[in-house]
Amino acid sequence: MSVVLTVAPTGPIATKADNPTLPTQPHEIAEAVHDAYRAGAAVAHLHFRDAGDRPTADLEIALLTMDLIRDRCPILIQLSTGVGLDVPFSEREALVELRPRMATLNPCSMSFGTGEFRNPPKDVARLAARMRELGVKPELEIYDTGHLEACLRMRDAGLLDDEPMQFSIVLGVRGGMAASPDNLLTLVRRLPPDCIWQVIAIGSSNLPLTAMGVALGGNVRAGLEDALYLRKGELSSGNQPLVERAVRVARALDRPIASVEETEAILRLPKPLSTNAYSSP
Ligand code: KMH
Ligand code: ZN
Repeated sequence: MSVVLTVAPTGPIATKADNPTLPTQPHEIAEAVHDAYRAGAAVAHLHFRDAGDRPTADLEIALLTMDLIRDRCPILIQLSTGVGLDVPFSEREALVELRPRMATLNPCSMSFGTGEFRNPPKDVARLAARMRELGVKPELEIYDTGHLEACLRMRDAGLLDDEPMQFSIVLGVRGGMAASPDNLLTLVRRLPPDCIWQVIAIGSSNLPLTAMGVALGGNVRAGLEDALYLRKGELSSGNQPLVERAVRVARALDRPIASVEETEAILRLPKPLSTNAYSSP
């Protein structure tokens, strides 16, 4: 089965001080995404920054970046609704009104490094329902076994479709499960049948756990959101080396890389809605 490759060029935490090649402004993000598309990425997971490089859910910045990407390539856009730890949920959830093909849904609140990632149950349920209305497929980010149970409860309550559910097993965030093979296997064993999943391994375990995920039949995510270094002591000189490494891992394990069209079929993405209230002319 082909492997879906997602590029995550810019996360919520790292800055250009951590890695000067981190793309933060719309043109920089669009260029990084286009390069990743040419290397095989079918999905772009996006966070945005304001002019001061702080995480933002500003709809103008989001729309400009999405337009710049669409001008360059047909990669499938997945907006982060996690955005950044200090951005209010009401601003984060408004991003789905831009009707990306996918968006993250973080099911639970948690400690996140030295901060707090606030995802109150009522807000999460409202966002899940809105995504369903708009035909925006959720990418369910689970950082612990209880987060998986929360998603399954939302499915049972009719807030999430199981056609198929799409999970990201996030390992290595301080406050979530540690990045260990054992924890990955625990989560994979508990996933519902026929779901789609990928590993998001943060930091130094990124490579071995990504390889393990591919070997177990999962999809792949690569980029500076998850790993700033290629290996100990060697900063990645951009997103591209990480994306190319993920491609090599998949190929070495005889998993072809899915095209955009194949990815739409694998994820059974709802058809895009042609217009939205924020469309640029
Ligand atoms: N960097 C991830 C571990 C989201 O995109 O919705 C957390 C995150 C969530 O950024
Ligand atoms: Zn993210």
